[in-house]
Amino acid sequence: MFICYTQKPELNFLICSAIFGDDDHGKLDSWNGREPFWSYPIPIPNLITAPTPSYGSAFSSLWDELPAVAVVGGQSSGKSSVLESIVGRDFLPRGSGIVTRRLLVLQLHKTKDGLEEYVEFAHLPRRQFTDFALVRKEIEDETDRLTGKTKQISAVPIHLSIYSPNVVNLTLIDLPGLTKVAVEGQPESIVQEIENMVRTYVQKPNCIILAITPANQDIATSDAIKLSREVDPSGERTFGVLTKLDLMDKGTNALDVLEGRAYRLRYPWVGVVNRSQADINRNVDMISARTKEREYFATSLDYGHHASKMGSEYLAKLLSKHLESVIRSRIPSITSSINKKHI
Ligand SMILES: Nc1nc2c(ncn2[C@@H]2O[C@H](COP(=O)(O)OP(=O)(O)OP(=O)(O)O)[C@@H](O)[C@H]2O)c(=O)[nH]1
Ligand SMILES: [Mg+2]
Repeated sequence: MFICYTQKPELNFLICSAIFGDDDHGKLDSWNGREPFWSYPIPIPNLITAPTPSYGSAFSSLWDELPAVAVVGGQSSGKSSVLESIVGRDFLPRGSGIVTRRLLVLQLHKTKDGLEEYVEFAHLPRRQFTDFALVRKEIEDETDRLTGKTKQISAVPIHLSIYSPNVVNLTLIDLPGLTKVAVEGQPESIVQEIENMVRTYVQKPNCIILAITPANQDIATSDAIKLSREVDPSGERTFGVLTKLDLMDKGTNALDVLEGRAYRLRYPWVGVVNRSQADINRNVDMISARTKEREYFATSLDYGHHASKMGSEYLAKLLSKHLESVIRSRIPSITSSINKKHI
C-alpha cells in the first residue's frame, strides 16, 4: 500500500481521493504494466479547481504541486487532435485556421465501472452532457459567447470535467496555437497575447509540456520547441510529439527527428498520425482513426521498425508512466505543504 499521509486522518482521505480517484487507493503498487492504457491504475491527480469548504487552502496548494499536461505548438499543428487521442473521445473543436480560441482546462475523473460517462462544464453546473457531439458544440458556443464568431481569442478559460470509468484522473490543458502574424480580423497584439497566455501555463514547474510539431515543417521552425526550450531548458518536463507524418513530401521522412539526430530531447520523440481534415469532414471516429494509425506505422517502410514506440496509444502510455513517477516524487512535498497549513 502506498502511504502519502498527513497528520490529519480526514485530510488523508481527501488527499487520497484527489490523487488516486475514489476507488484507487493503493492500486499504484499493484499495477503490473501490462493492462491496456485505460485500465491503468495509475494515480494521476486531479488538480483541485473547486476547493472543498473546510480544506480549501490545502487543496488549492495542490494546484502548484501536482502535474498537469498542456499541448503547446503552432496554430493547426494538431494540438487538439493529440489531446482527443489521449482522452479517447471525440469532443474538441478541430480544423483548419484558428480553431482553439479559448484555453480549455479539462479534468478527467475516473468513476466506478459500469457508470455512464458524462461531461460537466463549470459554467453550466446543473447540466450533464452524455453526447460528446454536444460537448464540442458547447465548447464552440461558449467560445463564441466571449469572442463572437471572430478570429479573436480570450484568456478566460473554459473548465470542463469528464466523468468516466474509462479514463485516468488527470488534468489536460488545450491552448490556442502560437502564431507569427495577426490575420484579417485580429488585433496586432494577438501574437504576443497568445504567447503570454501559453507561457503563463507552461512556465509552471508542474506543467508537463507536449510540444506538438508538424512533420511537414522544418523542425528549426517549431514554435513548440522554441518555447519549451525557454521554459524547460533541461527538458525534464517536455515530450516532443511529431504530427502529420502522413503529410510529408514523398521521398522524405522524419527519421532524423524521431531518432534524435535533428533535435535531441531528453525523452524520445513520438510520431503520431491524427485524422486529416478529410477524415474530420467524413466524421471518421476515434476507433477507426486509431486502427488506421496503427496500420500506418506497422506497414511504413520508414517507421515500421519503430512501430511499437509510435502512435497516440503509445504516447498515452508513455505519459501515464511519466506522471506516475512525477507523482511519486512529489508526494513528500505535497504532504509537507499540507501539513504545514494544518498543524
Ligand atoms: N493528415 C493529417 N492531418 C492532421 C494531423 N494532425 C492534425 N491534422 C489536421 O490539422 C488541422 C488542425 O488540427 P487541430 O487538431 O485542430 O490543430 P490545433 O493545433 O489544435 O489547431 P488550433 O487550435 O487552431 O491552433 C485539422 O484539419 C486536422 O485534421 C495528422 O497527423 N495528419
Ligand atoms: Mg486546437
